Amino acid sequence: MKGALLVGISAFAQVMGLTGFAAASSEINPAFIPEDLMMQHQIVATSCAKPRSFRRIEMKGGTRFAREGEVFAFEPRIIRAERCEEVEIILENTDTVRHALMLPGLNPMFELEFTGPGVRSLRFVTPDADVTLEFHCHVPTHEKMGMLGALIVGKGGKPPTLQVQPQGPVQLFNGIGSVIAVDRRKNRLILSHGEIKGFMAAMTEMSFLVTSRAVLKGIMAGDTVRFTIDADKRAIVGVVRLVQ
Ligand SMILES: [Cu+2]
Repeated sequence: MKGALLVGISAFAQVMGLTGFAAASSEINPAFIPEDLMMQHQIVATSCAKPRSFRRIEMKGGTRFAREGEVFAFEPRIIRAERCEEVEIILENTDTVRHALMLPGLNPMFELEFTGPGVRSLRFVTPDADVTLEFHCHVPTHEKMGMLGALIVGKGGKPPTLQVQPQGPVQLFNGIGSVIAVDRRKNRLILSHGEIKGFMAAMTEMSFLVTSRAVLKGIMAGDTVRFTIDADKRAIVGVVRLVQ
């Protein structure tokens, strides 16, 4: 256990070091992006509009719930809810570090993020479908160190592909954030951003695809920007630098 802890801390330190490097440069080596964050944020389930029931789920997260080979974990790791149910998650973070319980498959996405020790709660509504959705801690490296699990909605099952409406109106969402890095080779913008209303909670580090290189013109690390996301393309279609 001690060995795993040391490995975990060293991996964490490495990622923090890489992030520091990325922030210092406007062009970053794509190899230094820890993972394709956007791929982890594919929305697979749209929550139902009128919940039929309510439940409260108590969860804990921290080093003391880790098993052999892990550093942190959530407890319980499997949670259940009914279809179309409003769920209140009461999360106790028993560590002195930040943890971020995230359910990326839900729409709107769910994230409860705070530095412990402490208890916070937040609600979401499940989709009206039998589906199993994964959750994890969104703090870099924590998922690999053991912080992951699953929400079983109804009977559970493979997440359905979100229905695409070809003729539907373009759904655009606006956000404000600061640029951590610009990856012009991969057409990506790595942002720390506030809440993107109706689309995504605030994120300390999020890699977004942009629709074309032109979108990134003149944008540099350290800029404060207003950006527009096309929800269907799941990509940023426009970025404007804000004068500070
Ligand atoms: Cu964590």
